[in-house]
Amino acid sequence: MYHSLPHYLTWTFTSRTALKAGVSLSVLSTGKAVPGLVVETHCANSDMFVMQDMEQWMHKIEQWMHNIEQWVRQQPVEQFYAALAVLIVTFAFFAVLRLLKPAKSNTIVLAGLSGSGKTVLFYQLRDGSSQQGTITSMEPNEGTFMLHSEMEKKGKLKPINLVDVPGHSRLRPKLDEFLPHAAGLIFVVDALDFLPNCRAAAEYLYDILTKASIVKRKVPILILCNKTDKVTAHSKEFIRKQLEKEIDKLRTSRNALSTADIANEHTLGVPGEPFAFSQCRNKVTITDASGLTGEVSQVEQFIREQVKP
Ligand SMILES: Nc1nc2c(ncn2[C@@H]2O[C@H](COP(=O)(O)OP(=O)(O)O)[C@@H](O)[C@H]2O)c(=O)[nH]1
Ligand SMILES: [Mg+2]
Repeated sequence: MYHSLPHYLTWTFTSRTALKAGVSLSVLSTGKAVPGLVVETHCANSDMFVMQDMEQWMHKIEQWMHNIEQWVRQQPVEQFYAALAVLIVTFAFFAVLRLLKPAKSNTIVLAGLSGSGKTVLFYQLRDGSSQQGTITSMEPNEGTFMLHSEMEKKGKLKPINLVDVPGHSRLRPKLDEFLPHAAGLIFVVDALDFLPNCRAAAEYLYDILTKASIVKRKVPILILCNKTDKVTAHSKEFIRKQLEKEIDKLRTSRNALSTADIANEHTLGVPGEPFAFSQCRNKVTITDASGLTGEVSQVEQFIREQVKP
């Protein structure tokens, strides 16, 4: 059916036609019907209004584009080269900055006295089994691998660089090679044979806690009370208290040393207060585990907190 165009439809129809034909809208916006124009009116009225809106917008956009084009044509070419150069330099600056930013370390250091169970723990974390009868290592045991427990996990996980530093006092300076880029340190304590070794363990831990490479970078430390598969093993709370007590004593005696000897060290705890691990600038946590039987979930959790995927 064909009808004469109703008043409000005329505008829509004519404006669309005008857009195509390049006729100025101002002529048509009078709202007067163009004589003799007919149109199919089977469209719903709401559709017509939407079209009307869209066409208004299209027209506006076209005008903006045209204005921009005009403006661009008026600008000298040099200005564009200058703008392009600024863009490229900015992009290059951020790219270099990104390259120079040191990658987050994935090194976790295992430290502790000889016999505390570091090597067994190393293999437990890597292979999911302890290598029985390990010979006393004289060199740090180092490896980059995915934690055994994460082998099945899908998605991208970052491999861990685990270093097992022998606890023998002559080999301890080796620790300084790894600490500057350690993401975390696990201090293994023998919870079974703890009391006879308490003083020695506290001394070693004191040395670590006062190292500039630990304090300045706030390297998180996990004190691992190992061998808790045995019923006679001491509790982690007992071990924490004993170590704090021993470190408190060491603090007094070591502070009496000449300042030259402790030039590279940082003082520990709060003066006038008994020492507690909570006073350390870096985070010190304590947990129990058994490297031999594979109860190492807390250790794995600590590692993953420091080495994010
Ligand atoms: N019961 C028990 N024994 C352990 C555990 N971890 C290590 N050991 C034993 O402790 C001894 C020393 O272990 P090792 O890993 O060589 O200690 P490292 O000197 O710190 O490397 C070995 O005889 C291990 O079998 C544990 O979780 N439970
Ligand atoms: Mg070992």
